[in-house]
Amino acid sequence: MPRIFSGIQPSGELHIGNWLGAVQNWVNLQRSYQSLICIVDLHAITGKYDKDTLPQRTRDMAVGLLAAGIDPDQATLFVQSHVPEHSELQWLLNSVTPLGELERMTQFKDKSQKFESVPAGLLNYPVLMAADILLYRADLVPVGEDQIQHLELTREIARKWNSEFAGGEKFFPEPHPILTEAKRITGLDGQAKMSKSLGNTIALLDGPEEIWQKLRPAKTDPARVTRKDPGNPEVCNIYHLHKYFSPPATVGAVAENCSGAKWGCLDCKRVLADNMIATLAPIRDRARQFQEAPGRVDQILAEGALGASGLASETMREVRGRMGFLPAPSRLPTGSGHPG
Ligand code: AQP
Repeated sequence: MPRIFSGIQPSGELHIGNWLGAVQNWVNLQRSYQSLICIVDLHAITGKYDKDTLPQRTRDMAVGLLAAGIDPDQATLFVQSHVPEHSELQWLLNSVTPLGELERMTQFKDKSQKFESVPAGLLNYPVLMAADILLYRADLVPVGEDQIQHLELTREIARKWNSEFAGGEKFFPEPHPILTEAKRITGLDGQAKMSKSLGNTIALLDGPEEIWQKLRPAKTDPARVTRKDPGNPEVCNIYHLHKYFSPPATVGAVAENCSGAKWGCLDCKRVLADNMIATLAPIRDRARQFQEAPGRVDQILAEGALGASGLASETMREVRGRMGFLPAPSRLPTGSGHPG
């Protein structure tokens, strides 16, 4: 069975951009692929973060993913920091990663502008992502469009490592992306990518009132000033969101009533809110069940970490050997970050 790896940062609430761009795909693919789904908490410390809320955000992310349909009987769901080999492989991959490539990453350029003193972790983020994927020798990575550049770098790192340490043998497969139709959902500001850190999201577990309160002020066609102005649905983010939450007949009606100035933007948003609330209701219900059983969530994550660790320690034994490290004395525990 081909292997899939993908990850999500517990840097805020799981939102509909994450869901449409990636998580739905993970749920659909878990039946046909060996799937590893990782809550990448080590990535979440590359920016400013709150250590006191990180454990809860990590658990909440697990709840969201399980509620969205990640099935622990089909996929391995685990927390990145529970498998120390991720950090170890990242360090080793630094030896074949060109600094210039890291500096030209779009996400680094964007996010580094927010810092007076840029943390090195932000620069090294893509090396950790390469380690995440290559540790499991994954073939495919279902992601949103924003991660494509990082994935290209992962392929380059795999190529360089294979050439340097595996005599050209494809020890690390060069992983390919899988994108959904919703590969870049725009935020409610109508401009930037919907992002946890930008506050322009609708959370997957938001209730009816929260959804409406967020949709109501959301940006629409900027040229439509009054209700009488005909709108252009193609430049309206609300219209695009309808495509993912409303039936095709409604999407057609939205386009017609907007361009014919028959509906105001609030009318259109109300219909979207109702359809979104109905689509997300079963996910919220399932989330409630997991929230009421935190022990069950911890157990799923523990089993996931065990399964992932087995694969990770196998890869690292090979990697350490091929990179020329002196095997560790046998009395030291292996597979827990010690070169051996
Ligand atoms: N707006 C989006 N549209 C489509 N896909 C998206 N993804 C994220 N935002 C969108 C995809 O969701 C997966 C998990 O993302 P992540 O949390 O690990 O990283 P991210 O892309 O940086 O997500 P955010 O929400 O923007 O978080 P912050 O603000 O913390 O950086 C990835 O596959 C991503 O492509």
